[in-house]
Amino acid sequence: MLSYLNDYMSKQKYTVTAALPYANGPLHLGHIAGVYLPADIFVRFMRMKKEDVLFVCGSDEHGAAITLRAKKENSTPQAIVDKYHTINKKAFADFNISFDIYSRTSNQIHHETAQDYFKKLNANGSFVEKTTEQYYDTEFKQFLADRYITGTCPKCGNDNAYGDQCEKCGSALSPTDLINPVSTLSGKSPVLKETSHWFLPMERHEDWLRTWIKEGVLNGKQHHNVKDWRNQVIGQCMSWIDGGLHPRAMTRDLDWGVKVPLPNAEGKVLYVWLDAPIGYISATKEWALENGKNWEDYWTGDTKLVHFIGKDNIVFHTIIFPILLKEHGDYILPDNVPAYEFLNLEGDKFSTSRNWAVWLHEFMAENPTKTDELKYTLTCIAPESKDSEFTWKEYQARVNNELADILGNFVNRAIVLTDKYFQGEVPERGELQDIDKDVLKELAAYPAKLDDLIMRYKLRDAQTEAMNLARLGNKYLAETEPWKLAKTDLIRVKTIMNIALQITANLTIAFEPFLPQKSREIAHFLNIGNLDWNLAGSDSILAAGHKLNQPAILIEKVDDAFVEAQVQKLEATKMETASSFAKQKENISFDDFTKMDIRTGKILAAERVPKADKLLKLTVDTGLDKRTVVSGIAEHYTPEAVIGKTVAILMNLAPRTIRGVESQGMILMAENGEGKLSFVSPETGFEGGCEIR
Ligand code: B3M
Ligand code: ZN
Repeated sequence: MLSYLNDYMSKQKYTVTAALPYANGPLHLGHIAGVYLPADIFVRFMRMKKEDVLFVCGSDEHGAAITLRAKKENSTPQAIVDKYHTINKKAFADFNISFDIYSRTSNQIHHETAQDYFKKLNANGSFVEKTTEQYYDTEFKQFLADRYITGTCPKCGNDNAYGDQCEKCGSALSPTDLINPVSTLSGKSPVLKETSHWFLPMERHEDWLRTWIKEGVLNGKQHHNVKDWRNQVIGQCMSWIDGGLHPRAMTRDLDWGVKVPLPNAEGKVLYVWLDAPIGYISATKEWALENGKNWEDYWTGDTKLVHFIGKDNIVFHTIIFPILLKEHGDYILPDNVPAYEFLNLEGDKFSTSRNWAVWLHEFMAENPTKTDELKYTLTCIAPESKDSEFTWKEYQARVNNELADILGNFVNRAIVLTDKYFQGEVPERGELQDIDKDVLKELAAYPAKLDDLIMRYKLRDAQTEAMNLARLGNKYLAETEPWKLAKTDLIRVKTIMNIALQITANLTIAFEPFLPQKSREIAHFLNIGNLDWNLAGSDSILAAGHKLNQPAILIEKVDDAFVEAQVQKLEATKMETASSFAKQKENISFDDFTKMDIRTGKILAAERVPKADKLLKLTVDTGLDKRTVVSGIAEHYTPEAVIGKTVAILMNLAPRTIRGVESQGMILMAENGEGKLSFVSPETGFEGGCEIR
């Protein structure tokens, strides 16, 4: 079988989505490696196979992610989403991510679609309306979204946990779990106040979700092949379901978002995780309107829905959105949800706040022709099954040792030698020797391998398979040595070069999903257009006598200076963040100040708090008494190192229980830009009980 035919099959429809990025910041390589690039590769492959595939994405412009950013930048939510939607849309386009549409959830069509969806489900009885108590900021006169409340994590003692999650220990929280909750708006403790919301009773859906996720069976029928779902995805889903699903509020008291389309719902908007996935549907509608298509074809029937996402979005795409789709009744459920783990950068997590990132729009501005070099490297290290790391050294190694030395070198030799011996014309093939037959056999075998890997979302391995084709070509030339034979047996060289050129033509097919730009460049050298997938594996793509173009350099090598400059740029941001001082807080009155009772105290004893990496339990002599204080300094000081130190202690902070230990006061610490802590200690002679004022 020389070609991989699928002409006789009818087209399969696919709706492929990539997570809608929040328009609250630019995109970095972590986002790209673990969502947008793999989705693009999958889609390009489907297009090459002539399947009917729709690729949708857009900006997620609602939720606290946006309003918090607006507050931080001293701006408005609208200005923030306008700014980042524009930056991100352009960065995707420059990086050649081939969305059919890049929409945004602030569009009218989305608001209407989301509202209609909500109304339909509400009429169905899919929600329950409930009144609960939620935190309310009396000064700002508003209910507080989970992200607007910080406090101490009840699990690990981290003082900066959010109302929905502690980022230190990863626990999922609800605002009322926090110890000493504080509103990030006023800085005061919020009060509990009654409010009513529409809840999705997720517990009603446990049974069908379980069989759907574990066995791929839906409504008694095989829905998809569970073997193709990633273990981490199934694992996370099952741990949620086994932990018991609970009602989840689908509305919020906020003034930014899609308004709840019901009477008596003033000041309420749809929960961002209700509205955002519906954004995939609205984007489909928008695309269909612009392209004379029927959008429903892509959300009903035999169409396969595939969601590319990062691992932090798994439950929304495998539990909550499927419930909403099923409740709606008419729509398909995802066929697969390939979720990616996280990418790190030069030994550290990507961090927007610390500016520890390689920003896509910056890379594209500085290296406008290097899209495919970056794509190749990111696919090599894509965090498919575990977290992985990007380093500039690896970028250099992948480009130089693989792209240039294997792919670039082979293509160059095939074309240059043809130019030299046959004036750039594809020579005829003569009788085949065993070595030729073996090579052609391997050539015929790659399409099935590539197809199998991509269909199972193993894109790293698939790209390796494409590179193996170039390796095959190099090995063939190295073994047949046409440059030596040319002196004695030009007839034999014709056959060799013909075969080498057929491999080169196949490389344009094999690399099209991964390196679309380079694939086109190779096709240009060969003086051919885009090739059909059903030619993949063929040994007769190029006819004898076909005239080639002059080759140029396919891949430029990356020099050490480039790597050093990039690393230095990162290091510089580290220094910058370290030296950037927090802004001065708002003025307070003298009265406010005198309310605080700060004294010197001497640490008499110290021990670790069990199962809390950060906490030390200290006994402090305050002059007035000997009291217990729990302090989050265990990562900076050992118990032995603090005994005997004189420190500043805030005496009249309301006592609170952390990890079962009552803490009576707080030790004041200085924190530097790297997050290191130090005691604030007086000179000798001021050991215990001196007031600080
Ligand atoms: N905006 C979260 C994120 O960017 C969210 C994804 C929405 S997908 C419907 O990670
Ligand atoms: Zn925690």
